[in-house]
Amino acid sequence: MTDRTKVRGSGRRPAEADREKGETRSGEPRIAARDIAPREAPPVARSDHSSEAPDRGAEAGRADELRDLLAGLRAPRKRIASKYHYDARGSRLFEEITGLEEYYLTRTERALLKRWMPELVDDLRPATLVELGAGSAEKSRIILDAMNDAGCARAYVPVDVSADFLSETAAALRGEYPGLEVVPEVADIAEPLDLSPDLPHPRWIAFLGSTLGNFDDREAAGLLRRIAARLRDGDRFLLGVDLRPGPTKPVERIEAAYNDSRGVTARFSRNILAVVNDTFGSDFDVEAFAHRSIYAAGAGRIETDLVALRDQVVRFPGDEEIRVAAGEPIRTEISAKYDRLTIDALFDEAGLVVDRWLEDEEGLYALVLSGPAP
Ligand code: AVJ
Repeated sequence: MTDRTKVRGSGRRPAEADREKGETRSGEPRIAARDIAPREAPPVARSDHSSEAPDRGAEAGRADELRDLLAGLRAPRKRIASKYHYDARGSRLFEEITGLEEYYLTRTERALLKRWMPELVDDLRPATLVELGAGSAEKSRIILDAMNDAGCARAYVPVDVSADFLSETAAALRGEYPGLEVVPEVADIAEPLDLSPDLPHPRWIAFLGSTLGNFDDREAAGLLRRIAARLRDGDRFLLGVDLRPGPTKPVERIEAAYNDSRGVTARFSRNILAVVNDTFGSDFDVEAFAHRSIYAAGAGRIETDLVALRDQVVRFPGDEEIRVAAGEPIRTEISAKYDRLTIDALFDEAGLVVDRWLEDEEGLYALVLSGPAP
């Protein structure tokens, strides 16, 4: 497939680099992108950094998850945690989304990585790459290739909640990059991140895919603070974010990415109810809900709901019942969008300083390279 990606920019210093742009048009092959929020630990598998007593066991963990889920469904504005999107079918549907014409995020990020990683890596010579929510490491390969070419690659730490996925990825990468130390880390990125002191500096921590957008403001702030606390002088944090509407990015462009014409996103959305049914033994009628994604300009985010098509009663084991009225929404996901100001505010709070802001020419998406505040 031809790569028609055209990008331009310069190696200017941060102040002038603000609106550096590169252009991106489609034509990229489908990318198996995976992200962290997607595959957060399944309800029972969250053990490592849990503050709970270690011997409470899977059953207690499941009971907690059910309690949280029911609390969300009994709240005045019903909600289901977005981590429940990602069983095998949900992960497959998300991968299909990343290849959709309307879903510009994945291919734009990929084009930006291809455009910028060679020179940034050559300049800063990271020895360790830590990728949060590595999944199949599709995006990390672009960075790792650059590290290889620059001759600075020493260690790669894919962090993911899916242990199976992670060991597959690690095995594949060891084959592809002989001499690279691959140190997979099974962890929920919503928890504190433990990095071995042996990992060589400079280290880059990458968090790509605009997955930060799935966290609410408070969670995002906490996550960024924990990342900043891991950075030493010379280390960097690389973040990929989807941008808010602007002169060359109409709001319709964003809404279309979450309301694709083939209905893949709608299937992905409704799948959350099937996962809840499988996980907890409830009886949601998946077909009795419609997918709705709207850009909320004030909050600067896509808000995704499942809207009940009729009155219904959903049963959970233990005689728990949830009533849903016709037209009532259940919030299943938020996808926050950013701009230079919102990123600066978030980073400032977290103790991070933007070093390079790299966006495509249409102003769709940005890579933000930052370091620890002095
Ligand atoms: C993987 C969380 C970045 O919010 O854009 C895609 C997930 N949801 N289409 C996003 C998603 C609907 C995606 N993230």
